Amino acid sequence: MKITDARVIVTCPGRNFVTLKIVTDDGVTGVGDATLNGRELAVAAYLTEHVVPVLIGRDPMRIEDIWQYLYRGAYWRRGPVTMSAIAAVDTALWDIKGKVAGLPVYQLLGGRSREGVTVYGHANGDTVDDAMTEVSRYLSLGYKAVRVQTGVPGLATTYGVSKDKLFYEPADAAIPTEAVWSTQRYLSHVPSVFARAREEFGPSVKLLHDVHHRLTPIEAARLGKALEPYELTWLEDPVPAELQEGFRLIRQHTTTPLAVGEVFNTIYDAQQLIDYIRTTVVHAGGITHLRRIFDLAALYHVRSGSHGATDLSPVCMSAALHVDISIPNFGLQEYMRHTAETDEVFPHGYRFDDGYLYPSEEPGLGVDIDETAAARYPYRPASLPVNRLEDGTLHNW
Ligand code: KDG
Ligand code: MG
Repeated sequence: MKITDARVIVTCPGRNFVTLKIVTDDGVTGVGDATLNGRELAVAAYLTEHVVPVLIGRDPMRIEDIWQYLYRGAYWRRGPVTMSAIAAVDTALWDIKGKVAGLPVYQLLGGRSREGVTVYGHANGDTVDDAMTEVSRYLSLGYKAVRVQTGVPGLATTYGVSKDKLFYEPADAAIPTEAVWSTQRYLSHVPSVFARAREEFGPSVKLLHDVHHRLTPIEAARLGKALEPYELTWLEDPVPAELQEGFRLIRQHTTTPLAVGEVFNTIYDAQQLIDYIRTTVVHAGGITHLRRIFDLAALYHVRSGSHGATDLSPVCMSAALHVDISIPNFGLQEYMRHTAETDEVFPHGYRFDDGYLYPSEEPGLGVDIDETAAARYPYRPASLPVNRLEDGTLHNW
């Protein structure tokens, strides 16, 4: 069996997605997500210029060897662009292998370790009242876990609080918009949000909160401590994660669990001083490398909590669910619904029921790209916003 073609498809059914479709001489095809929010064309060029030419003629069954070839062979290792491109190839090859074997990919990964994949949804609102209404909406849909974000009094906008309730898209303009941030205002507001949520919704719902890397370690420690009475399942990205030493300081002060890693892209970024690791298929080298990261995490009692925002396409979500259902140390999976246009471009077989997602039972990943539909939605430049402090200093350490 040989790879005869590999197409890089860029489409914007509501937001930009980059997809790799690999074709074999047997007529079997596979798809992989390569979307890197705000940097989509960098990955598309990496694939088109440097990866596709070396794939043609290779045996698609040799997933591990092709992964190593792309990773080691480039000389320039790691980084989100490289690892998203490798991820797309790897994901598509697992899809092909599943189809050839006649099995859903999770069966190739060892089979089910659980019945369904527990997901969390995003409740957000400009006010605490609005956010609470959203929490109850998610609970009525069956969600067992909800991330809660609200506007911060005194700040015009807050990252992570979307204008639309069910759909979320932080990349809002071709040239990045600039928002104003105040740590003081934020820290004095957030505990009251979770006091209210616990009071209204009781002890059993899993509550989560994302700090989006806005604090220093000692500020994060203070927030974690203040949130302890409300028993969060996790506090996400409290600080930028490059300085691992910062997490030691946070943990010395609080037992609020920490979730980190949506911006990690290799096992070398993974660390022990957290509770949930948020790497996912598309940004961390595909199924092959993500499994290595999760196996390493398991040695340190760290569970998975994969990123699943809408900038990860249904191809990534399909692949993530095959990993989630099979690994021993699964924790939670983030799940944001895609728009109807996105679902039309990426027909998929995974389904949501009562707070759980279930991977497709079709051979392979159970997802495809409709290239005719994709062609109707041309690429639109869109960037993530940046933050400045009230005095104009560029924020985020
Ligand atoms: O592309 C960036 C988004 O995916 C990110 O802002 C979402 O932080 C995020 C999350 O936890 O979903
Ligand atoms: Mg996040």
